[in-house]
Amino acid sequence: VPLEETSLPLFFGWFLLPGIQDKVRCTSMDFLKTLDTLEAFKKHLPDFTVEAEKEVDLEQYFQANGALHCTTKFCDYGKAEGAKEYADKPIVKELYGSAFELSLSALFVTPRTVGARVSLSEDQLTLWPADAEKEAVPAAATLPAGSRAHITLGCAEGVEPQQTGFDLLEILALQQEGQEGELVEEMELGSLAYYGKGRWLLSLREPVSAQACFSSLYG
Ligand code: ACK
Repeated sequence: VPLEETSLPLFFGWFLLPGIQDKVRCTSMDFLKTLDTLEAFKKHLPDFTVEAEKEVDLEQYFQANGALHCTTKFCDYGKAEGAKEYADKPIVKELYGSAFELSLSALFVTPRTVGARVSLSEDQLTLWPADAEKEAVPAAATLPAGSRAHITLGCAEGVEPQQTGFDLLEILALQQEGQEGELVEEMELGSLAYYGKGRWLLSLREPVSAQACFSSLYG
């Protein structure tokens, strides 16, 4: 492999600082612990898992993977479309290594992934690739830039982490079509809504502010 190709990272993104990683993981654990005990969750369990189980332990169901981050551009060491163009952007070079405050506005759970929605500020959107939503799912093409921004908190067995962004976009596309989701419960953390097919969204009452560094991972 030529050196120019290996000099690009696996991906660029915001990496949460260690202290806030622990806090976000704890919040996510608390949510999962509560969710799988709710009557509403049990009622919709057949939508969640095809297995004929009566209960599911969500903390066991999802596997956490690596440092918490919000991907901006997946580069695949230069093999992904637009990777070099992104890495060469002046704003990417300028802000590389800078600190940011990410705002985590919601948590979501599907049969495939658990994640946090990241609501990007205008400054943060300058680092967001223009085609991130379009290339993901066709239904997301008309969603605002930054809609895909998320932190993967866990994946079900055999599920790739990029699925988390697709799952978020699916829920946001439903909202855009006017489906508000079925309001299920006011929880301590916020209001919980159900979007069918095992998709749950908790809109946080107080967004979690997370310190993060814009950087890249070579992996
Ligand atoms: O959870 P994520 O955002 O989903 O973080 C990981 C990271 O890159 C390293 O695998 C994300 N990722 C993987 N493949 C893609 C892709 N094709 N498009 C966008 N993000 C991707 C994955």
